[in-house]
Order: sequence, then structure tokens, then C-alpha cells
Amino acid sequence: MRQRIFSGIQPSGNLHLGNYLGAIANWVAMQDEFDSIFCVVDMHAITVSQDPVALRQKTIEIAKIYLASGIDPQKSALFVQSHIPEHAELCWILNTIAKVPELEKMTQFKDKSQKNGRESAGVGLFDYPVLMAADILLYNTQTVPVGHDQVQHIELARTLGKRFNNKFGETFIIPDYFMKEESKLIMALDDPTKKMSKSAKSEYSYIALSDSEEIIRKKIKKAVTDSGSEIVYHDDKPALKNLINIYALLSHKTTAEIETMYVGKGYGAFKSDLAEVVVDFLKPLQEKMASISDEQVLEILRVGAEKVRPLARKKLEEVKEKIGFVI
Ligand code: AQP
Repeated sequence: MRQRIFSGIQPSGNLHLGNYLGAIANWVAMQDEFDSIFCVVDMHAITVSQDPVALRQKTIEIAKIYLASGIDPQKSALFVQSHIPEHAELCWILNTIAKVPELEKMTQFKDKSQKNGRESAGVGLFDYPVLMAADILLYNTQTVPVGHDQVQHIELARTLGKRFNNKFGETFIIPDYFMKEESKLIMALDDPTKKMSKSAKSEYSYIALSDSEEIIRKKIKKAVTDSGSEIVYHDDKPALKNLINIYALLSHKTTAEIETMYVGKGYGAFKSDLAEVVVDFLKPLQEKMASISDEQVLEILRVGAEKVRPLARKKLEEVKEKIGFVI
């Protein structure tokens, strides 16, 4: 039996290189070896305000990005979270064993609720990690390929899975996370102390997968760098380290090779080559996306939901029986 992986992305903004390198690239690499389930997590997206028309478009666009990046619907199940209501049902049940202080500790809740003032933060935003635990536990997931920012949420999924098992008997597989050291956290172009994020205030903070050549060149030119002019990969130069990381991951060169290539050259030459590396990487992905119709995507998502529905139903029935619901 192949091990199962599950992961998802919110249709809440423009997907960026951090989402691609930290998550999608690993999914593509893992789908041959693992029984793979990938989701567009629209119920997570509505934990902050979304325009309904944009949400629908983004949901389809993100599925197109999965496909254009190489997720193969013959190998992997690809679906929309809200098409399987068992996610919400399991979330409700897990809410009854999750503790308020556990959720109050969550960094992402603290960050996101601070943005618009804690008093206006929704209960859904607070509960986001429990829904994520439900997503993962529902499918007997063994491994969750994610970026580093999601580790705390996976830890909660583990805690809730174990707590449920202890209280009601062995039910859930306790999942692990997977990430690659080099891509586990891609930092913002305008501030290397913050992660690249789609909800960032400035669009100069991230490179969207949909950015045009002109915008990519502009953004990389404006990216902050550190003092000095040498191209060296070092913790003392976090901005440059992040740019070299992106260069290495997209060009399949090592960071040492990149350092050697730019000995005696300054930031100008490095940044202009990096812009071309990003353009060359994104162009075929964008062309592929444009060649996929909305109808094709909707059909793939429908088939994907049909594939996972029996798994979700079975697990939820088991849970309901264990907690004493009349079935
Ligand atoms: N900067 C990043 N570096 C590496 N991985 C990242 N991921 C996100 N940012 C980086 C990974 O992408 C996946 C999708 O995440 P999500 O959309 O569900 O939510 P997120 O982690 O909150 O992503 P963003 O881009 O920062 O979105 P907003 O701004 O809406 O919160 C996850 O696997 C994540 O680790």
C-alpha cells in the first residue's frame, strides 16, 4: 500500500513563488510515489473576507495552476474542499476536543487577526487550524507536504488526532509533515524577515505565478539586498540568501555554483539574470494555464471529488459511531 499525502492551498489571492516552491513543486515530485490528494481549500479562504465572484475565479485558477505545474489528475485526486461537506462535519466534532488556549497560541491567527484588529477577527479565522486538522485526518493522511509556516497547524492536527484516539479508540492516523530545507520558507522580496505571502500589503513583496515579464523584472530590480556587493550565500545576508535560493531552486543549480558564477560581478548582473530565470520558469507555466479551459478544470474537480468522497464518508461514519451518534 502506498502512503497517502494530502495538501491544499487557499484561493485567497495571487499564488506566488513561495506557494509553488514550498508546496506545489513537492507535490508534483511526490505524486508518483504517494497516493496523493490535493485540494483547493475554499472553506479556509472564507475565514477572511472574499469577494464571491473573485473567490469562484480564484478557485478555478488555482486548480489550473496545480495542473499546469504538473499535477496529473490520473495520478492524484484534485478537488474543491467545499464539495466534500465531511470536512466541515469533522471540523465540528474536532472542535469539541480542541481547546481555546491551543488555538490562541497559533501564530497565523495572531498575525492575521492583528492585521484588521483582533476585535474584528472572525470565529472562522480562529478555528482555521481545526478545519485543517479535519482536512488531514479525514483521509488517513500519513504525510502533509507544506511550507514551514504550516508546521504549527500540523502539530495541532497531530494533537487532536491523538486526543481523539485516546478518548474514543484508535481512529485516526497521526500525520507527519514534509518539507525541503531549501524551499521550506521563501521570504518576502521587500523584507527578508517576513515570509512571501499572498496577503502582503505590497505587491513588491512577492512574485505572483501570473506576473508578466515586465513586472517580474521590475519586482526583482526593486528587491531589497544587503550591504556589500559580493554575491555570497550566507545567513548574515538574508535578503541575498533568499534571492540565491529562488535562483537555485528554479534553475536547478546549487547555491555554491551560483556564488561561483557571480564572483567579481555585482548585484546588478545577478538580479538581471535572476529575473530571466524566473521569466523562463513562469512563461511555460502561464502558457499551459492559458491552454486549460474552465470546463476541463470543473470536470477534473468533479471527478476528483467523486474519488475522495467514499474515503471521507467512511471515516466520518467511523467517527460518528465512536462518539455515540445514531447512524
Ligand atoms: N513563503 C513561503 N515559502 C514556502 N512555502 C510557503 N507557503 C506559503 N507561503 C510560503 C506554503 O504554500 C501552501 C499554501 O498556503 P495557503 O495558501 O493555504 O496559506 P498560507 O500558508 O497562509 O500562504 P500565504 O501565501 O501566506 O497566504 P496568505 O497570505 O493568504 O496567508 C502551504 O503549504 C504553505 O506552507
